Amino acid sequence: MPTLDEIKNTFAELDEDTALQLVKDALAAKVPAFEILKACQDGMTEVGRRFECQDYFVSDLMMSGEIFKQVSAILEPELKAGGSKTVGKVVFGTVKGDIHNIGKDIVVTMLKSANLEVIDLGVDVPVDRFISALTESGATVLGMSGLLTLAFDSMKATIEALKVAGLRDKVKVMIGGGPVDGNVCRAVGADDWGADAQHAVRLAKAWLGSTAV
Ligand code: B12
Repeated sequence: MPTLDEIKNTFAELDEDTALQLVKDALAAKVPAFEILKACQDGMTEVGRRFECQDYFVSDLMMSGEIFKQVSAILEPELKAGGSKTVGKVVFGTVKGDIHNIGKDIVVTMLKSANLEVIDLGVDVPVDRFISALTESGATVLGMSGLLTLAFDSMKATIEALKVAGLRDKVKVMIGGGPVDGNVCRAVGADDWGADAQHAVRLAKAWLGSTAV
């Protein structure tokens, strides 16, 4: 059985075939899908570190993205949270200026599989688009994803626009994405933040008043 460290390291080396095989082997050996996902995410963090050190280039970031998409496709059926009734609506998107979609897609998949109705606005979503989607759908939860530092400004601008539109008291806001933490959450004025997709499901369900996770 491959160790999580082996998965992480093979991923960081961008050894596509071996990484995908190790993921399949780990699943077959009943390693929880969330742990495998976390190991791949740690591999992504190492890819990011090597990019910062200029050992890797944008083409390597792209390659890591391609491998991660395949890993997600393998893990997705195992990640689904389950549940039986639709408990509410969530508007979700990657904020203006940011086109990273891998983490967002994982979160959206898990929210949907937890029987939440998700209005997925995609990436590089302008402030106005978030506001109009919330107004039109009547959704009471907003999820924003962002991996770039500049994404924080877009998150803050969106939350300011919610206030101007008179929606801030009606809509709970969660944020996430690689660099997001409690400090970012406070700085942009979100209600809470999450480090992974399971956390996003827990927050949305708690806010929407459901007990089924
Ligand atoms: C793959 C990648 C890319 C791919 C993206 C492919 C795609 N289709 O998404 C490509 C090559 C396109 C890319 C482009 C760029 N990238 Co890039 N990229 C990455 C990399 C290596 C991995 C990101 C990723 O997919 N992680 C895996 C997913 C699963 O993790 P995640 O997104 O964090 O999501 C999880 C959680 O955070 C959480 N979550 C996510 N969203 C939400 C939302 C809520 C509400 C909640 C609760 C939870 C939650 O759940 C998810 C699942 O568990 C990161 C490094 C890193 N470690 O983050 C750099 C990184 C984000 N990129 C970076 C940079 C600089 C760029 C570019 C500017 C490079 C360039 N010079 O062009 C461009 C930016 C383009 C743009 N305008 O957005 C920097 C950002 C630095 C910064 N501080 O701003 C990073 C950190 C690399 C680095 N260390 O320098 N990138």
